[in-house]
Order: sequence, then C-alpha cells, then structure tokens
Amino acid sequence: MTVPNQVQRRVVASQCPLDCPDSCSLDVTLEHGRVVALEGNERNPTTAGFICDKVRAFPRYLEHETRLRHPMIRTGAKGAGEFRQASWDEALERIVAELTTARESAGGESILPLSYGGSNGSLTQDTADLALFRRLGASHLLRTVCAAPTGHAAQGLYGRMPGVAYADYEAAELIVVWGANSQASGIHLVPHIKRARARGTKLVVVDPRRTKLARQADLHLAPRPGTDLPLALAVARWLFENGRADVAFLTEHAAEVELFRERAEPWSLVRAAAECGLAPTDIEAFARTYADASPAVVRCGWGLERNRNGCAAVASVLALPAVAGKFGLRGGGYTLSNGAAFELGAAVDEQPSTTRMINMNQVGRILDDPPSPPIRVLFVYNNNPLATLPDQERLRRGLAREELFTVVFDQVHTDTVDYADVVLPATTFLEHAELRAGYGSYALQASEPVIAPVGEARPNYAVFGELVRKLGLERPGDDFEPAALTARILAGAAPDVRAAVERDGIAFPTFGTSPVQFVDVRPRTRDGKVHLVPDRLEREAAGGFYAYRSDPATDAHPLALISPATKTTISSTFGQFFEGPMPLALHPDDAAARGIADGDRVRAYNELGELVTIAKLDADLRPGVALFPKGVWCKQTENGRTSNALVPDSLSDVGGGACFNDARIEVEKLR
Ligand SMILES: Nc1nc2c(c(=O)[nH]1)N[C@H]1C(S)=C(S)[C@@H](COP(=O)(O)OP(=O)(O)OC[C@H]3O[C@@H](n4cnc5c(=O)[nH]c(N)nc54)[C@H](O)[C@@H]3O)O[C@H]1N2
Ligand SMILES: Nc1nc2c(c(=O)[nH]1)N[C@H]1C(S)=C(S)[C@@H](COP(=O)(O)OP(=O)(O)OC[C@H]3O[C@@H](n4cnc5c(=O)[nH]c(N)nc54)[C@H](O)[C@@H]3O)O[C@H]1N2
Ligand code: SF4
Ligand SMILES: [Mo]
Repeated sequence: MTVPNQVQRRVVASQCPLDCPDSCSLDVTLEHGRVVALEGNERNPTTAGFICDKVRAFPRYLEHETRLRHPMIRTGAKGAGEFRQASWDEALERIVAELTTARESAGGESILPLSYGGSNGSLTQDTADLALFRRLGASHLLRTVCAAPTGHAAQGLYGRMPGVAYADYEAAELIVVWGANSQASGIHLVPHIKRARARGTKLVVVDPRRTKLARQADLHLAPRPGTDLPLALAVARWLFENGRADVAFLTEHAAEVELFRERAEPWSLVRAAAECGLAPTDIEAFARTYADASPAVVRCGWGLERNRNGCAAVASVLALPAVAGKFGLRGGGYTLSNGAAFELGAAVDEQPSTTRMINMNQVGRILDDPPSPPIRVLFVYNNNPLATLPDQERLRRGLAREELFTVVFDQVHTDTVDYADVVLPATTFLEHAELRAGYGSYALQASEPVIAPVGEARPNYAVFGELVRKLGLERPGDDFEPAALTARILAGAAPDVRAAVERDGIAFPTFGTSPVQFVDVRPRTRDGKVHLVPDRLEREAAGGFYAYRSDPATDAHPLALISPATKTTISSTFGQFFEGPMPLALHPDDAAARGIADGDRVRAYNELGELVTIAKLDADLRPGVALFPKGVWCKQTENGRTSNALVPDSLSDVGGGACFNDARIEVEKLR
C-alpha cells in the first residue's frame, strides 16, 4: 500500500573534501532526492560523529542564489558581471575556438590554467584537466598559494614523514600549537587537547594574537609576524648550549647537525627576543619547558609560512623535536600535513611539463605586464583568484585586459566570475564522484554523487574530458570516467588499501591511524635521516637556508596586516553567506594612536591599494598587528577590495610561497 505524501527519506554516505585537514565522513539525509541535512558519522574515526557548522549548512550552498546553473557568455564590460545564458555546446565551442587560435598564433604557452584545488580530491584535479593542458603545451602553473613553504620544509627535513595523530595528543605531557588556529581551521584536534589538559598536559601557543587556545595556554608567545625563524633558532641554540640536545639521537638519525647548530648560533635569547618582540625570559621558559617535557608534541600550522621567511621558519620549528630528542614515544614529535600518508598512482599518464613555469602568486603581474608570449587564454577552475591571490589590484587590472580571454569554471558566482568571458557551472562533491586523502586525519575515502547536478552543472572530469575530445587531443587508452580514474589511482596503492576503498569506501594507511614517529613511520629522505639543512633548500635560499630577512615595515606603513582563516569560511568558499561589513581588527593602542574608535569607518592602505571598512578594537592582537581575515569576497566590502589588495606578490625564501602576512599598512579614520 502506498501512503500519500509519505516522505521518501534516506541517508547515504559521503565525505567532506573541502580544504580542511579533517576529511570528515558524512551522513547525507535526502528527502525526495533533495539534501536536507549533513551530519558527521564515525566511519572516519577523526570525525567522531561531529562536523563544523559551515558544512552542516551545505544544503543552503547547493541551492543558493549565487549558485551557477548554466553556462554563460559575457554581454557587459569585463568585470561588470553581465552575462547571457548559453548552451554547453555554444560555450565549449567558443572555448575550443579561443584555445585553438591562441595555440596556433602564439603557441601553447599563451594558455594558462589557474587552479589550486585545495577543496578537490584526486578525481577533480590533475585528471582530464592535466591531460588537456599538457597536450596543449600550456604554461605550467606552480601551485604555491598555500603549503609550498611548509611542503618544501617537510619534504627536505623528513621526506614528508606522517605526523602524530590528533588522538595521540592525549598522551603528551606538553602540546605546542605553533601558528595554527585549531578552533577554526582543524576542529577535531580540539577535544583531544581538552582531554589532555584535563589530565595535566601543558599547553604552549605561539601566535601573534591571543586565540581561543592561547587564552587557555600555560604560556602564550606572541611574536611579531614573520619572526618564528629567530624564535625557533634561539630555542635550538639554547638546547645545544645547555646540554639539552639529544646528541645520541642526532648522531644516529640526523645529518648536517653541526651546520644547523652554526645557523642557530647568531640567535641568542636576547637577540631573538628583540627581533620577535618577546621577553628573553619567555623564550627561555619555553625552551626549558620543551626540554623537560616528555612526550612533547608540536602542532605546526600554516600561519608561520605566509611570509618572507616562511620555509626556514617552518623548518626551524620542525627541527626542534629532532634536536630535543622528542621522537619515539606516543604523543611525541610533530604534526604538519599528513597528505603523503598514502602512496597512490597517477590518474593520467602524462609526461612531465617542459613549458615555462608561472607562479600563481604572481599571476596579476604576468597578466598586467605580459611576458612573451603573453597569456591569451586564462582558464580558472578550483580557485577564486580575485578573492584569494596577492596583489588584487594588479590582478584585477590584468583580468580586465580586453585581449585576454578568460574562462571561469566554478560552482558559484564568485568575484572572479565577473571577469569571465565564458562561465561554466561546476558540480559540488555531492553531485560528483570523488576520492580524497585527508591531510590531517588518516583516511582515504571514495564517494559517489548523492544527488543529480543542480541546473546544468557538470563535473571537472567530464568537462575537461570533452574539451580533450573536441580539440582532437585524445590518445588511445584515455578514460576520464570516475571508475577508470579511481582504478588507476588505486593501482598505485598498497593492496590492502585498494581493497578497503573498493569494499568499504574508506581505507586507512598501512601503518594504521596512530603512528609513532621513528617507530612506525620514519623519514622518507633518501638515507632515512633527518636533514637539518637539506641540500635543495640550501641551494634555493638566497644567502643560505635559515638566513633571516627582516620586517618589511616602513615609517609610512608600520602595521603588519595578517589575514588568517575564519570559522565560517573555507578560504573564500561560503563567503557569500557573510552578512555585514567585515571589520578590520586593530589593537586598542594602535587605534587610539590614530584617533580610531570601535565602529569607525577606516581606510587601510599601502602602495598597492586600499581597503575601506569599519574598525573593530581587539585587545587579543599583538600591538602593531592588524587583522582582516582571508575568504572575504570583494563584493562584500565597501570599496570592493579585501586584504589581498594590500598583500605584495613577493615570495617566501624557498618554495615560491605567498607572503600574505608580509602586508604592511597604515590605517586612517574616515569621516
Ligand atoms: N574554517 C576553516 N578551516 C580551514 C581553512 C579556512 O579557511 N577556514 N583553511 C584551510 C587551509 S587552506 C589552510 S592552509 C589551513 C590554515 O590553517 P592554520 O594553520 O590555522 O593557518 P592560518 O589560519 O593562516 O593561521 C593560523 C594562525 O597563525 C597566526 N599567525 C599569523 N602570522 C603568524 C606568524 O608569523 N607566526 C605565527 N607563529 N603565527 C602566525 C594567525 O594569527 C592564526 O591564528 O586551514 C584549513 N582549514
Ligand atoms: N589574504 C590572504 N589570502 C589568502 C590566504 C591568507 O592567509 N591570506 N590563504 C590562502 C590559502 S591558505 C589558500 S589554500 C587559498 C585558497 O584559495 P582558493 O584556491 O581560491 O580557494 P577557494 O576560495 O576555496 O576557492 C575555490 C573555488 O573553487 C570552486 N570549486 C570547488 N570545487 C570545484 C570543482 O570541483 N570544480 C570547479 N570547477 N570548481 C570548484 C569553489 O566554488 C571556489 O570558488 O587562499 C589563499 N588566500
Ligand atoms: S570543513 Fe573540515 S570540519 Fe567541516 S565537515 Fe569538512 S572536513 Fe569536517
Ligand atoms: Mo591553504
């Protein structure tokens, strides 16, 4: 018997692939084929049944007015955001024609794909897109907007050895959270820190502002942004000088120990303290607490990489557990990214790129002051550059160039979409298949689409696959369907991992989910040792690795602007939900010195641009530091600019990383 109006309700499994270390496993509730709720489940133990509020509200994102539902073609001026609806055929034909003309007239390097893919797994980035752009001979994009400095440091010192699992923080006697804001950007570590604290574990936080965790810490060091390098080297020097270095461990497991000691030598407590704006006694207290505690673990975040010293700063922090001999015990060592926990095969079989390399942090410069050949076709996907890349003014000028043909392939109508010539609508992770390894939690998960695409949205693998065919670039054996891509990726995995993904949709690394460093996992460097001054980094760093570059502040622009993550967005994803002006946070002393009160309209500026918004006084900031978070959409500020209008396109010491927190500004009150 059928019951009239009975709600067809079912719960299906999925995973969250957003750019967050936790990689939650999800239960998605469907009613009549529509998503009505997302919850965390226990399949991925890290999720432990709870997820963040932003993804819990994902049904709103799926159907929001900003969602792109159809291909579109520009009708208004560049940047005006005026389009007419088009068919997929018309949009793709136009793209094919532009790609063909660019390639024939100026060579493949006049084409630039622009993607980061932090919120994408192994099926929606570096599959059909990689095949397309390699076969076109397009310029090669260096994906450096995030994690390039940390990646180089982690690779150089430890060969990206997997880190301490969140749950094992409960075994630590000391937890150091360094340049990470766990309450916002990786929430599943927080309950373990709480439980550890309840049984007496000490907590040290290193952050230029008093975060929620810093407020609870036994010791909060608030260095000036970009000075973690002298701070960590001073701690290393103190360990060596005071007989607290683990000589036996270093002799057996580390290389370039003496050279590293020499690099730390200039940084006495007093000199480092002056550079960092800290008390020498606080640095010493930290060094002593760290030396005394066992097990001791460092959660190293990404806040310390986003500056001129980024790579060496991260390396100097990662060197501490080796110098102090903190490995070999559960709850001892460090955590950074666990993104290399699984060995996986390549989704597509393409030759390495030999074309010119373009650093994504300098795309504005490349478009605005074109090299030869200039970029004629810019293809943006998995990225919202106008909101998230440095030197926003320059990028805006570059995107406005009439002779540039820009495709933006996105799920929603972002700031960047306004500058597109052709817009393509993309599916979300609930509408396409995905395979994703967490970079915090130890899980590799596969998910199937759980709903039909919204409007005419299509997955990346389908659209790029079709472009390959339409351009006549197919090769025998091409198959960009999710099943074939997944099979090729899993062919490179350990047999147990492959079997578990195929059977259960989730797999854990061969070493399990709670490895003890130097017991269950070891450095994956060529000789299995920790390299304290890795050759490659030494060669790449001007002036040698660990050379310190001083603060870029000037008398005209004395305040350091930092732009960390917020709880309500993932980079700029979900930015459309933000209501009301995002304030610029200032320390009360800095505000008072400028006659600025809470709620005043202010102008933050430097030689690159300006940001007009309201001021918020925040005594949790270090004096001299201002904050305007990442992820804000240009559309939502009074003058259509975000922190990135003030961020230089300079690069970190090694790895070509973005220097978001090297923005130096002045702020004035507006009437
Ligand atoms: N909710 C949410 N979660 C996220 C993201 C998000 O946007 N929202 N983004 C994801 C991504 S892409 C990333 S890369 C990670 C980033 O997550 P985190 O590693 O937490 O990085 P940030 O948010 O950039 O900054 C973290 C902290 O570093 C501090 N900081 C700034 N400059 C310095 C410095 O020079 N030294 C030190 N010691 N600290 C400094 C900031 O005040 C901030 O509290 O989070 C991921 N998770
Ligand atoms: N000022 C300042 N700026 C920053 C930072 C900072 O600290 N300060 N942090 C930086 C960091 S850590 C990061 S990681 C970057 C991230 O910057 P972005 O890479 O730009 O990340 P998002 O803003 O999340 O934008 C990703 C876009 O891809 C789209 N997308 C998602 N999935 C798909 C898909 O399957 N197909 C297609 N076609 N599109 C898809 C989303 O809708 C979204 O618009 O931002 C950086 N920007
Ligand atoms: S964004 Fe992070 S915390 Fe939120 S559901 Fe996704 S993985 Fe979990
Ligand atoms: Mo990031």
